[in-house]
Amino acid sequence: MKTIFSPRHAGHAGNVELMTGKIMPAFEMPSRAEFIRARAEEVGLGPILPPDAFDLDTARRVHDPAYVDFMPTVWERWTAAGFDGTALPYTWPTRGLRGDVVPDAIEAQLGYYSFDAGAGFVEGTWDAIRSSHDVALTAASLVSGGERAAFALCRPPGHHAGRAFMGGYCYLNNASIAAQWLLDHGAGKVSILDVDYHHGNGTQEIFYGRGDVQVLNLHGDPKVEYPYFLGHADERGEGEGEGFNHNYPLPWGTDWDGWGAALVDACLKLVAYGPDVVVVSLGVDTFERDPISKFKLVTEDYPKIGRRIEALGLPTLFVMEGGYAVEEIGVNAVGVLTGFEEGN
Ligand code: OKP
Ligand code: ZN
Repeated sequence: MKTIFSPRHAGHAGNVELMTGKIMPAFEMPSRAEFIRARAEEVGLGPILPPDAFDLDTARRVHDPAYVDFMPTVWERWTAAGFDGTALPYTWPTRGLRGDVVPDAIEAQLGYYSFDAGAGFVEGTWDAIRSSHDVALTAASLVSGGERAAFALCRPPGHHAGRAFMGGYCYLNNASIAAQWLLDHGAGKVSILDVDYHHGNGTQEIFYGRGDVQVLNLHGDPKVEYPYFLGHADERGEGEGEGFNHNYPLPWGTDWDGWGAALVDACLKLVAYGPDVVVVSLGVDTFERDPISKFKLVTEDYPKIGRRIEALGLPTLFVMEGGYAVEEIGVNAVGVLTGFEEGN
């Protein structure tokens, strides 16, 4: 299958995150994408192609347009205000404060448009976000043009970004924008299967009230795992979306037995829904040696994921999300894709 990749991801570098009481270098770093690209090349997955340029109209259909327009302004306004380092929020409009008045100050607008301090901006961040978006839509256009599958090697990732908020290394929700694009170009229904270790809270929120996108999520139990405030089994969708959201919160220590069983169940739900296209939010932070995660999948498990998804027999768009065991991320992510190709 073809991989879409842009070197412009690399401008998003040297980022930091607030984690358990300390500002630390972010686990989400440029070498992640480079290891995946190198492995795709090494195993001969297929051509590695640059993205085409897309406008942000589709992004404005899944995100609040004001949120989309905010992001390109962040770095310039942050430096104009006399700040340096990483642009990060420090106040959030949580319960008891007013969430209906947008403040003027950049450091406060960052809080208005985020749910944590895990999505900072440096000078090259917006350009990287924009390239990641183009990567996702270029790969989506291949799939809607008849390719059986395509791999969007997105960086930064997207599944924590909601209609009007960033967080958890995510800014534009690449998988959701791609799903919307597929709907706008001939698909009647799309399923998003999110296999990243963390719950894709942004994707869930975006499609929660809609029946044309089914969202299936396998992840660490939010009672004890990031993003903590969404991802429980009783969240099933609402209104038109009632019954089209499925969460599989799994305990720390889950290995292939438990994880693979959840995948089989999710695939049954997917088949029952009958989508025209599958979008896979592909995170490989389920790996046993991932530094921020607590599942126990091993390298040999990743091709099994790909084979299971291939057996659905549907056009499939893989969109890269998380995975922080940098040395092994390439082998594991590309393992899913070669597993898919073997089945195909
Ligand atoms: C992004 B993706 C846990 C710190 C968590 C944010 C994690 C974001 C993961 N101690 N920091 O879903 O892989
Ligand atoms: Zn993750």
